[in-house]
Formats: sequence, C-alpha cells, structure tokens
Amino acid sequence: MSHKPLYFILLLSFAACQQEKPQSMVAAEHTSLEDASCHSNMPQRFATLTGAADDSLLTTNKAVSHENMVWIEGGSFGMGATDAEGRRDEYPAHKVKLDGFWMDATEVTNAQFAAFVTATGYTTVAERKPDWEELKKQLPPGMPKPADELLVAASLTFSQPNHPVPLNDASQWWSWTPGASWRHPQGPQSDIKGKENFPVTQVAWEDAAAYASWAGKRLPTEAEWEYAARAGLKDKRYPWGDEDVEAGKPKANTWQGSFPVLDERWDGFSGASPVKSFNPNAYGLYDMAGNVWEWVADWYTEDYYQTLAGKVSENPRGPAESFDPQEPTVPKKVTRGGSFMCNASYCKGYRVTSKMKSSPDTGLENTGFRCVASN
Ligand SMILES: [Ca+2]
Repeated sequence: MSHKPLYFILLLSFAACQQEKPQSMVAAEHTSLEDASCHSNMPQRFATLTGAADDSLLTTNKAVSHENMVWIEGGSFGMGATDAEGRRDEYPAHKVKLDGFWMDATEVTNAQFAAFVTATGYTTVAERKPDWEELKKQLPPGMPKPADELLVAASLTFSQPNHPVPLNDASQWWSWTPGASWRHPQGPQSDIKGKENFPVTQVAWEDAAAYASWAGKRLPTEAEWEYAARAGLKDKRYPWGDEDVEAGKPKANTWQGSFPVLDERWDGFSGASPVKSFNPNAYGLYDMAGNVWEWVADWYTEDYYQTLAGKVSENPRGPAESFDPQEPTVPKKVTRGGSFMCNASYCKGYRVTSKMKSSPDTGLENTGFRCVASN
C-alpha cells in the first residue's frame, strides 16, 4: 500500500488526555471528562502531514465471508450525546440514516491477523524501521535528523506507574517501546502465545485498513459503529443500556480502581481479554464497550457533528479532512468503544457516543479494530 507523507513530530510535551491544562495531582479525585478525556495527545513520533483521505481502502470488490459477522439492518438513529457527560465532539446529537451492513461480531483477533500476515507477508507500521532518507523528503525544510534512538521500529506500550500521576499527562503511562508490535504487544519480552483469541493490538490505522481490504471488508464508518453499538437502544449511555459499568455484574473489560496505578480487575481482567468474554449487545456484537479501542474509517474533527445539526445525514463518512485543534499539524482518525484502560475517573470511553482520536500511524497496546462489509 502507498506510504502517506510522514511528518516528524517531536512532541515531548505529551499532554495526556488532550487538554493542555495546568498539571495537578488528580488521580484520587474526580476529573471532568473535558479535562482528561481519552482523546489523548499521545506521545508522538511520526504522523501524516495531511489529513487527506486514502479512501480507496474503504471499498473493495472481493468476495466476503460472513462467518463471525452479524447483519445490521439499516435504519435511522440519533447519533451523538444527549446526556450531559459528553465531550464537545459528541454534540449536537443529530439524525443519521444508514444502509444495512455486515459487521464482525468481535474485534479482529491475533489469530485472524496472523492469517493475514501469513498470507500476504504484510509488515505493520510498528515493525518498520523509519527510513530517514524517505522521511526527510516529507518534512518541512530544515528539520533536523531526529536522534537515532527514535528511528527504530517501535510502538506505544502501557507502563503502569506505581504512584499517583497527573491524569492529564499520558506520557506518565505510555511509552515508545522498541520491538513492541502486534506480535509483542507489551514489548519484545512479551508475546501472544496462547492469546490467539485476544484482539490484535499495536496496529496502526493503515494496518487495520490493509487487513480489511485483504479480507474483502472495510473499516466501519463512525456512524455505522455507533449505530451498531447502540443495538436499537435510544438515548442510552452504553451498549447494554444505562446501568453503570461497575453496577450489577461485569459487562465490559474496563478499569476498576485508581487509574493508572491500581487495577482492581473486578471485571476479571487486567489488560485485554479474550473476545466474547462478556455478553454481547442486542445485535450480537461483543466488546462494543471496553477491551480495546477500535479504529473506524472517519477522519477526526472536533466540530463535525455541528456541520450535521438539524439534518438527516445519509451514510455519513466523516469530515473530508482531519483537524484537531489540540494538535493542528497532526491528522487524526477516530477510534471508538473504549478499552481496558477506561475508568469513570478520567475517560469513560466505553460510553456509546465517546470517541478518541489518534494519528493513523500510531499503534497502541489498547487499540485494535473490527471490520464491516456492505454486502
Ligand atoms: Ca479490566
């Protein structure tokens, strides 16, 4: 697949969850979602310079196996937040009409991704050593060569601090780890043996899109994703309804306890969990909340929903270009669903309208994807 332009970003001032607010020790107290959302300004190495879409990956003519997929009947729904818990990019709620589509019942697993790699020889972004000669062609003139230690194959891993840290500084718990990849999600000492049924992680957006294309599928639009997650429920906060994630019995793999220091694993899992570990939603889709964030097709802008206010949008595909006011030079794709790192104290990414944004070349230990197909 083609390499999109790369822009070297040396953002060592990693403002954690998007907002560049004064840092304070807030681990033990409530932080508003706007202050510390999961829309993290993650530690960056490289990011595409332009947010122009390579939408050729959205469509494919290959025959699709519907094994392990669910048919989602088309229809209309209210997209976006109607409660007071959302962040700016979740408003206003607006009406969306969608054609029907098939959706993977689970997040793509390590076994499924391994089959793709075996069949194609594909190398993920995290496994590629950045080539400075190539990179500098795509940089603003005069950008100095980055330190050699940054020009290595690497991906972002979660390193759990042993003391409370500012929740608005993601660099406290995310670090670039050479050798981390989908085969070694926590770094070179880790592996995925026995985890064939876990969601694949450490995949960049373009890796997910490449898998989807190989499978004859595509990544869901953000609207398709939310429609499927809601499973016919109206104005509910979660894929299962309104019951709090930590009430009743465990419904999703999230984080219980004081993030990021203490994971009480009340839900049974620290880190990712095998797919189908929790009940599916009413459409038969698993892990639409929690476990790992899921890449969708759409570019991110904070005000996209405002452009759709008062209209009925048919099969919306997101903004034409990305713009994140927190990091104007870094295009972002949307991720959905939250992860095993989400907790009410700072993220609540498992809310059905919540979204995160990441540069398309970023792999994360808590991010994977699932696919859809139109027919
Ligand atoms: Ca958990």
